[in-house]
Amino acid sequence: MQQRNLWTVLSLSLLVMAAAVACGGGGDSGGGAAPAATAPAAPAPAAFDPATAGNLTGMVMLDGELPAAEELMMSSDPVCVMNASNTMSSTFVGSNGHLGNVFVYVKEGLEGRSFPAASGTVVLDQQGCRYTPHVLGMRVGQTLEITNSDPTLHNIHATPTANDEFNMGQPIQGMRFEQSFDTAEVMVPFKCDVHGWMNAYIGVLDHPYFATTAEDGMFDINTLPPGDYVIEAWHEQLGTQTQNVTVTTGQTAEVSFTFSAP
Ligand SMILES: [Cu+2]
Repeated sequence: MQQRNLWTVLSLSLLVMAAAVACGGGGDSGGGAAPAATAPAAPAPAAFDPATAGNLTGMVMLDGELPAAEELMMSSDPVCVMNASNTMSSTFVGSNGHLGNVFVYVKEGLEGRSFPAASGTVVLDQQGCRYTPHVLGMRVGQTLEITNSDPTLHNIHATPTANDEFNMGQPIQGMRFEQSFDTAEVMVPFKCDVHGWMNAYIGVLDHPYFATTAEDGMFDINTLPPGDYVIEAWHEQLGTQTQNVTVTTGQTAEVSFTFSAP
């Protein structure tokens, strides 16, 4: 009997030692907080295999009549009057009930994932005394090159709320400077302090899944990880709408939005 008790004690000791070694291998600050402390470092969800991707396509429609584009009054700067090839507002563009210049992006469903940094530069040009493009998207940390193609002074004034505001003049044609944004923000408004009619909007995201509708209202957001998403469509005057959509491997999900004409 004594031998059996000794054997039991030895077995328990070995079990306790084994358990201690196993715990030590995981994260060694001890106590229940250890797993939580190590969790944020786990990069597992970032490993997205493009072979499992699905796509998203859709359109944005306008219920009702597209408002007539307003003429931008550029008479305060004769250089603008001379150089402008298009003096119509970009707020409402579209055709056949479809709406352009709508920013569409994945609002929810990608949390915890990370994606390769964006390559390439996004360009916001000032040409004919308007920002081109009028609505665009870019990534956090990506380079935004702002250029002045006009022989007149522009003053680029970005008014974000989550990022740092900036306000810089470009008095000479051909000038360019670079900016970037540290935080996701939909949308960052741009204006020109010289020409009150100039405006643009940039959607800044920490993932690559966004698009701007063309005048036919269509958009594509491709190579998404399979999953359930909330998709948001933003228009500068008509506000935002969201839709839920499920993306599955090898399939193209469809989603459409309909805004009411003002
Ligand atoms: Cu300007």
